Amino acid sequence: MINKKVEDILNAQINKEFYSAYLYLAMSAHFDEIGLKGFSHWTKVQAKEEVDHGMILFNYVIERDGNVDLRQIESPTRTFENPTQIFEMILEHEKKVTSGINSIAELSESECDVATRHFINWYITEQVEEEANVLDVLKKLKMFGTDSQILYHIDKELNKREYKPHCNKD
Ligand code: OFO
Repeated sequence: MINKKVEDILNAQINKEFYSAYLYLAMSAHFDEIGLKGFSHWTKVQAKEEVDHGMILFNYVIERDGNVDLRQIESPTRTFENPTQIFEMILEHEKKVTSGINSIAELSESECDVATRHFINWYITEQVEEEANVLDVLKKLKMFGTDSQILYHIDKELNKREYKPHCNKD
């Protein structure tokens, strides 16, 4: 059984992960509209991973005999400028998500919830990887994003991203 404070922060994180999926889908739709199929694909794959992140938390709350509280998901913006600005937005967003994960680590530690403290380690590692992946694309965009030929190659590269399910439970 998890205590109410830990349950509450985990439910808040479920909402953040599903909001992330919405945000990436909005970006995917935008990239598709402007003809950047690889960017559209990359953000769509990311949206699927975000659903997995939400589902792993969802399953964990149930496993710990807690109550899942599915809160309203905010509408993501549909105002985007260019790929560089969008990847800057992604990096800022992921930093906020990381801070949510860090808060779970801190709270579970102060509440002596060893299982949640252990469980959240996977997310800590995942956030390091996510921020690094985004930064990698952002650096290229900052350097070459205004060169349409190079942008075309970055788009082709991003189209190779494969979706690897994180959550195998139904
Ligand atoms: Fe779930 O990591 Fe991104 O938001």
